[in-house]
Amino acid sequence: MKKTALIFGITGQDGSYLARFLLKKKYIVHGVIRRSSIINTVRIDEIYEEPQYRKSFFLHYGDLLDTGNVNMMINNVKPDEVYNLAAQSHVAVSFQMPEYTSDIDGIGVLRILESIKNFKNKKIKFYQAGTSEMFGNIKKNSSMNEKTIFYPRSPYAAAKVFAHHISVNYREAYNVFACNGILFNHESPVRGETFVTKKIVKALCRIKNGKQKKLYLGNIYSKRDWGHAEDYVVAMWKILQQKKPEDFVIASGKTYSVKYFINKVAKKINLNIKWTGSGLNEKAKLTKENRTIIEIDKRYFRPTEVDYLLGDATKARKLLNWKPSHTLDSLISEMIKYEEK
Ligand code: NAP
Ligand code: F7E
Repeated sequence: MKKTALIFGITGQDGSYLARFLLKKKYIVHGVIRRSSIINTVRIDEIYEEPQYRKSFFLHYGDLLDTGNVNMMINNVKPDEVYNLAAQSHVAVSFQMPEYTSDIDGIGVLRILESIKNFKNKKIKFYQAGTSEMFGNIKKNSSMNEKTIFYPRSPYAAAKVFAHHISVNYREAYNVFACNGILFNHESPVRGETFVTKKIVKALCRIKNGKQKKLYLGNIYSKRDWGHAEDYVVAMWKILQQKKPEDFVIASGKTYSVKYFINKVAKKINLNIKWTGSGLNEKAKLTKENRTIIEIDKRYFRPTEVDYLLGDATKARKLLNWKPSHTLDSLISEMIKYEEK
């Protein structure tokens, strides 16, 4: 018998990769999409149009802010597995919209858990998209695992900490099969355009092709543990295939600064740059033309920053037999290729 999965956040980066992965595994996939005045299904349109998935891929309008709708989704779809990837996922935006972010990223998770708890026909497995942002302020040169204490540094991270703990609580109090994936940054060609990797790759490719003059960035010294979304959705699925519900850190185990990422991209597309100045006056110029193409703009700094993230995915490697197949180098090449299409 085919398994049925329900994905909240199917139109996002991870949702689109997870949907493809589950369909290949012969799942029936239902996804929740939000009503929007312009088409917001670009990442999954190809799947929707694929004739072989006509009887296994279904989309429904919904929103995590609507309790009745969440209940209806669970009751109508009767899924074996629910993946909650829906979120206001931009850390910087969460400082401007803290209440909205908390309602979706925190209380939204509670809405799903309540609905699953009250669904008596079968035991539904639940995956919650946790984040390395929950660790927040951690000592440099150390790595973070499932036992590391959370220290959220944004409304986004604080809401995700609530989501993490409420998922653990429903597991312990009501025996809900709820699992938290604590995922470090993961990117792809379809990453949202305001996240730093996509913003850099897109802008540098456009600058090279004469379509853009400058790129403005914030803190280029923060370090991130970047992986590829395609690898990370495999981990999500593996987490739910375990006999007992548990939480897992998923990470590449390597960390690099934003500036390192910029230099890598520039080198790959043969854009020769040199850095001058420091702080808000730091700039990158095209070596030959002596023309500034990257500047620092204080608008992109956050009230509180997470300076350093490095994940330790030993538990996932051992228990899930998970390891990433992409490297930062191959990820960047794929992102560049996509921009240059
Ligand atoms: P994303 O591209 O921003 O996608 C977020 C998804 O959530 C979109 O489908 C969005 O719909 C949907 N959504 C937003 N508000 C909603 C609401 N009120 N009701 C229902 N759906 C709503 O994020 P992502 O990068 O794929 O990340 C997936 C999940 O993993 C998120 O929960 C994120 O916080 C978490 N996470 C991401 C990373 C990462 O590095 N990518 C790392 C750790 C954790 P629209 O398309 O209509 O906006
Ligand atoms: O920032 C710095 C910024 O927005 C990375 C989300 O998927 O991963 C993501 O959150 C770093 C930060 O990702 C710009 O200050 C510099 O230090 O790409 P980002 P994020 O904040 O790490 C986690 C794991 C999630 O869970 C989130 O959902 O880059 N940075 N200049 C900049 N960042 C942005 N966005 N734009 C800049 O101009």
